[in-house]
Amino acid sequence: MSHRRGALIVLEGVDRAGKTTQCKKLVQALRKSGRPVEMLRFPDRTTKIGQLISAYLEKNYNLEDHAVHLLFSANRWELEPLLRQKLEQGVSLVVDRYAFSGVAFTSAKPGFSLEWCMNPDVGLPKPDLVLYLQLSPEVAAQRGEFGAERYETSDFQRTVLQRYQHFKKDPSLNWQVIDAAKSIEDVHTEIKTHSEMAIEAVQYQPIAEL
Ligand code: DGP
Ligand code: NA
Ligand code: NA
Repeated sequence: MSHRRGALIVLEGVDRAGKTTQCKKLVQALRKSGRPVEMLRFPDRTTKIGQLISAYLEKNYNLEDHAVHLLFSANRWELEPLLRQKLEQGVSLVVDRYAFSGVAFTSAKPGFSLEWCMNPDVGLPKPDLVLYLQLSPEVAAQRGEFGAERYETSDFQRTVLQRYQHFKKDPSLNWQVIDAAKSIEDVHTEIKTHSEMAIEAVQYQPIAEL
């Protein structure tokens, strides 16, 4: 590739870790320094599939666990052409959750292996950097009550936290653990540094696949 591509930067972590706040601050900071960047989030609740997922999360609609897992993955795949297009155009993407949420949340349910959970997302663009906002269940609880959506209970979140630990072991995933108990500004500074380094490092590399 002779022209520069954008970097795929993903923020992951349990609910209340501050992912959405940090995604927005990161996009603002990167824009300020003149870098083309856009924010995305998964699930993207605006599509037809996303509306089904949203109804499921709001407990207005029940879906079988395997079926909803495949819908979350389909929601990522329906945005895949856009992701690839943006990256190739040189736009970096800051993404609030990705396939790792799929694996961590579904495998937190009984009877789901990590392998089965990962399979539907195999072939998606691979993140150049995953910023894992690590937060203990105790500190998460101090940040206030959980919302009313499905999965938002401390027991389930504890299991999700355990499932996320699996990714730390794989060096090829470009997984960076960030201490999300620090102040918003300290976390921001840290993830901005990692992101700027990733954007520089990958600009002439091909887009990899999960
Ligand atoms: P939010 O990030 O606040 O829009 O919440 C989305 C919820 O859905 C959150 O509890 C994490 C969960 N989630 C995200 N992606 C997946 C996925 O691929 N599979 C499953 N089972 N849950 C997911
Ligand atoms: Na949520
Ligand atoms: Na969020």
